[in-house]
Amino acid sequence: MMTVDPEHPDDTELTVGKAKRSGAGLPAVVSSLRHGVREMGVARTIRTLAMVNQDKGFDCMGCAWPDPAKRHHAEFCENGAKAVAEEATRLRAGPELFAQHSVQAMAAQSDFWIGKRGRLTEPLWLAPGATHYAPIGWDAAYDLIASELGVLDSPDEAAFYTSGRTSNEAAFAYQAFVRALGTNNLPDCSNMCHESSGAALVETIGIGKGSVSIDDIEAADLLIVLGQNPGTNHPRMLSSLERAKRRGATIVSINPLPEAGLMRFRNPQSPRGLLRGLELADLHLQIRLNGDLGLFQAVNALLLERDAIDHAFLETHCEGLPALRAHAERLDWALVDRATGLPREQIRELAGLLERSQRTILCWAMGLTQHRNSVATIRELVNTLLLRGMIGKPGAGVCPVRGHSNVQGDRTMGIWDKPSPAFLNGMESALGFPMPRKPGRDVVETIRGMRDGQIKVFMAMGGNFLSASPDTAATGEALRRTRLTVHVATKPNRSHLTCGEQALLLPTLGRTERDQVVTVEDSMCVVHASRGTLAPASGHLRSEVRIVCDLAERVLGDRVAVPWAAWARDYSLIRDAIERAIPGFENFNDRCDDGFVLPHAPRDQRRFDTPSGLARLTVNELDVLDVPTGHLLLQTIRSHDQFNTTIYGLNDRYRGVKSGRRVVFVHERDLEALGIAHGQIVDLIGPGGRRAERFRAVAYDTARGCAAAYYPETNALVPLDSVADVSGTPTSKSVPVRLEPVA
Ligand SMILES: Nc1nc2c(c(=O)[nH]1)N[C@H]1C(S)=C(S)[C@@H](COP(=O)(O)OP(=O)(O)OC[C@H]3O[C@@H](n4cnc5c(=O)[nH]c(N)nc54)[C@H](O)[C@@H]3O)O[C@H]1N2
Ligand SMILES: Nc1nc2c(c(=O)[nH]1)N[C@H]1C(S)=C(S)[C@@H](COP(=O)(O)OP(=O)(O)OC[C@H]3O[C@@H](n4cnc5c(=O)[nH]c(N)nc54)[C@H](O)[C@@H]3O)O[C@H]1N2
Ligand SMILES: [Mo]
Repeated sequence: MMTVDPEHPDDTELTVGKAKRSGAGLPAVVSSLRHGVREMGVARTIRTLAMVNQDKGFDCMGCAWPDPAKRHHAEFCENGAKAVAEEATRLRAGPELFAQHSVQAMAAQSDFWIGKRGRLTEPLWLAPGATHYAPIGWDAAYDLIASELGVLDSPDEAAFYTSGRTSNEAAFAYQAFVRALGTNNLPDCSNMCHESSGAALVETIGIGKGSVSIDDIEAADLLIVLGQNPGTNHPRMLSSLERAKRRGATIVSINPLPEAGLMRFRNPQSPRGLLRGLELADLHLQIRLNGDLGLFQAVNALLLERDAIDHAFLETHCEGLPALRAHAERLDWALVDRATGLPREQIRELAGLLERSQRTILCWAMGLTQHRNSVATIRELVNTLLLRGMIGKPGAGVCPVRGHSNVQGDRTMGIWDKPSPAFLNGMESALGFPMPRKPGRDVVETIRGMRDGQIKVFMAMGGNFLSASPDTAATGEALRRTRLTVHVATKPNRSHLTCGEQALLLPTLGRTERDQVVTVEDSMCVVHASRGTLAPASGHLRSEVRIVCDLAERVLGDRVAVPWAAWARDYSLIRDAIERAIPGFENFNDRCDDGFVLPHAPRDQRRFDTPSGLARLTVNELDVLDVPTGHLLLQTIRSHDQFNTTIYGLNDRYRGVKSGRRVVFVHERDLEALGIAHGQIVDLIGPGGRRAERFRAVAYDTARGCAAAYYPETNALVPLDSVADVSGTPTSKSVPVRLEPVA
């Protein structure tokens, strides 16, 4: 378990002050430079940050928000700068570090300590029974993987995880290798992220991606941002919201927390913004966790009642209106009250804004996707847009805001445990060998498989599977039951210290480092090139593409006719194969420099690739997640100083937290009712007695009955089997907990 971090003994220095209302501003500029200089030094900071998101530079790995066509000279944000500094750091986690500390000793350190060791420099091997990782050559490492895969009874006994930073080229080669091996066991971070969005959108509009561009955001007259904290997680989005607002758009925030930045934004890119700032949200609905399904059902019932619907659009393009109408007429308002905790006037106000809007966009992220009924909730949001005819016209549509910088591209490239038959057919005709058709395992199914002895080899292309997954103890046990765990990574993390019988840690180049050109796809279907410019952190590093191709050659021999070695030498050949396999990539190599937008039938033609060819209005049952008395509903969120499981620092400036992370935010009246004082130390007790220890209770402006604490410290509380219907996403935003005072 998490023990004392020698650099930050416990969280005894933790202080909690007043939460901020406004985001960015001068402190953001200062913070970016401070992190940069600490990790990279002054000259390297200036050189590196100048290349972020520029035409000839690299794509920022901080998030998947698109770049505007006219780029600002500093087209990055405080948190992008931190992500870059984290990778371009001068610190090194070389073999000496692993010789000095046993795996067990390193695992006893905090995530912050582990991550701050710096960049991995050489391939490392933890031999069976060994206590320490030791250097191993690349060839020996490949041989070891090949021999462990070679003795499996079936390729389905291996699973291949991907995080969302992997380039299109590496992702395409990786899934081709895994499918040539004969399995669809390609779990990825999406399973824990926007899987619910993809599932709901494919079912209703026929494609699992957002339908808007950055120009649409700026042209909308109503932007509803729900279940998302852009000030921290997509800071560049605030500049787009600001431009929309200055053109007269109304912005609504639906969130149990009044997140800084979204409430008031001080744009660090303009002197006017820095000084004065702008109130962004015109209306803030402080909804109860998991209340959005009830809210949108109520709004839809009101729109139908007032006949504020787009009849022409509904008749031409949609099916399911009569059933939706009948369901709406039976709406149980008492249930809506309990689900949302919102005054009815606010619900009516939202319906009124929707009724008057000609161009509406809904933006969301993890606050909607990580609940049991997430898919139903997102389907209900789609109902709203369809009723109003808001898909496939300028300034309107769905905008699921992606997390990792290339998570959407990885999916397009086939990193998917349940690929569509169309995708597999395309692969077969492009690469000339048969694709496995049996559905593979997602993240939670992979953990169950390892636990039950059905998955024996686990490989991860980036990410931090252990800390990102639910039920940390169960996931750790599962990983330890495998014969071999392999991680391709830039920096050490807790997953690398939770090993199978033996383990490999293979160091790779990051996005900032010199390699051939690669491509990525942002949250709005724009594909473009990314070029690293920095010297690699070590001479031993190999690119992800090279590692995949080397391995494929070693493992598969000439079982399939893919020119792996040529692919590794020349990534443009991979792009040629992508062009043959996947629609929308015509003339890929010629177009990737300028960038291009992938096709999206509903956006481009109001065409819906559903079985009937019509967009589907859906009927979703409303249920309320009540927690037992004395319990709170906990959401697990990001602080301003982390990227997922990578902890940049121990502050959460916007929420007033300094020098510590073990805090739980609770409404002051709920604290009173529970007899717990502000500042008191409590253990969090989750379902089945799962426990996360020693959190400081903090009185905070959140919806009643709800609590919030940081991920990954709280992942131990999320039961493995508690997943969203349909999408299988862990329910990290609705965990019933009890606060137990620590004596
Ligand atoms: N700096 C930085 N940037 C990042 C990341 C990072 O860790 N750090 N992570 C990246 C990744 S992978 C992702 S997926 C995104 C995540 O981006 P976000 O989704 O913004 O991340 P979270 O911190 O999980 O915040 C969830 C938000 O939803 C709200 N919320 C929770 N439950 C509900 C609910 O039931 N209803 C409503 N209406 N709101 C709710 C929370 O109060 C919070 O504001 O960010 C990406 N960008
Ligand atoms: N409780 C709770 N759990 C959650 C969430 C939550 O909100 N609450 N959010 C979920 C979400 S949205 C997501 S996306 C997942 C994130 O899950 P992951 O994507 O698995 O986790 P990250 O922390 O982003 O992975 C960080 C690691 O990636 C490696 N890395 C960084 N850059 C590169 C690179 O260029 N190449 C390679 N090969 N490796 C690299 C580094 O070793 C680093 O330690 O977590 C999920 N888990
Ligand atoms: Mo994510």
